[in-house]
Amino acid sequence: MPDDFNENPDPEATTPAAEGQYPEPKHGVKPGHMDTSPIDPGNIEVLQILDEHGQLDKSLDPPLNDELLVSMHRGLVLTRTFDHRMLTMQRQGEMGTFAPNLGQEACQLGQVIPLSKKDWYSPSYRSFGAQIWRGWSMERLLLLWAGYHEGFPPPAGVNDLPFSIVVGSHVLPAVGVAMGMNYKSDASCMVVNFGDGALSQGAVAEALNIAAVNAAPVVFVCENNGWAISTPLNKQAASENLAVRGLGFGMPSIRVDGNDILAMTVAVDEAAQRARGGGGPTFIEAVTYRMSLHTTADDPTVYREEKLVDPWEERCPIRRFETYMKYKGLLDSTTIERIHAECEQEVIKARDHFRSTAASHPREIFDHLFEQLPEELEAQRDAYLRRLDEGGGSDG
Ligand SMILES: Cc1ncc(C[n+]2csc(CCOP(=O)(O)OP(=O)(O)O)c2C)c(N)n1
Ligand SMILES: [Mg+2]
Repeated sequence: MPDDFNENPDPEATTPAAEGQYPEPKHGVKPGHMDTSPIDPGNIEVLQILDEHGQLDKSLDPPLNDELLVSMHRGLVLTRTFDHRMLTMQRQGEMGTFAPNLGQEACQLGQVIPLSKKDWYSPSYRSFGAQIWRGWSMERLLLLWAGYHEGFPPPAGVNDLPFSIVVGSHVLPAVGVAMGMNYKSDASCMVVNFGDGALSQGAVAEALNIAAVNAAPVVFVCENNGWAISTPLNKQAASENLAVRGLGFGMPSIRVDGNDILAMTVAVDEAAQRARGGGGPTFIEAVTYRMSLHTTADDPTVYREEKLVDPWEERCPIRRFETYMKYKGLLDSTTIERIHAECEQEVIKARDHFRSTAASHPREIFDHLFEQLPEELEAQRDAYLRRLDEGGGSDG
């Protein structure tokens, strides 16, 4: 476990709870009548199976089959290779924007590996590694981030919801889908992924509450990557960890090393089984780090010192898992190198396919939001189409 795993990332920061700075009680409540002690973060179970160096806690080694372990490794490498390639493509003007997930690969894959095709997944905008695992082709994801509407709908047969850029807005609808499973007595579950910043949204609090009250089969994966764009965690939450939030709503909550794919897989599997069996929701705080940009429109060097990122290089989820795979005798250095090269080829193939299929349809941009276009937008569309006809753009 990293030494600072349970610490507030800003050692200068103090919390009101730590300083006893609760406001004076009002309305005649006498001091001492109210228990103002913070929820004990020690009540929160912490799970790590592979330590920072990939050393295994043998008592926790999960019984995953060899084939699955090999595909988990490939999934991690493919996610990172795709992330690198998308960044290059964006810088060359081929992508509109996207949200990189360098360093968060284990967190992403671990939250969907235990799911069956019948289960549902509600991703965030940073979850493309999980989406690939769930059955989204890389070509589709490239179309999506390049701004083609063909890329947005989930592929046929994949029980995923589209993500929303409006932070935290997808969590409540995901709970609604899960409550529907209860009404239909359908023993499936929903995993919903959101960030540390999203956890501050009121709608997410409502989602946690209504899920707990209705025993909705949901696994809440709060991906704590330390940042919400430029807002660091200690400006986002005063509690010592985020998992206590789930406890407060009355659901089992756990803090997991999000850079440990085994820990993530085990924690989500247990929570998913509980949900499918009628045991209601679970809150998982997955501790990881956003090593790269928030999105390609962001420049973290203006608000984050590089030295904060360095320790997370050491915690690389892929290297840790490769150490484990070598220990298990499932991969050696030569095979690992070959897998990296194959993933690179696979991503290049997807890029080339995307390049040969992507065609813009500027005449359609008003077509996909409203069944019946409002009057003022009709006027805008007509003016826009006139401009295209006059040579202000091209169709194709
Ligand atoms: C309602 C809303 N407010 C603000 C934004 C701008 N915004 C986009 S992402 C983001 C930060 C979200 O941080 P977090 O939930 O931690 O997820 P992360 O990006 O770290 O994965 C913000 C403030 C938005 N998209 N929607
Ligand atoms: Mg975040």
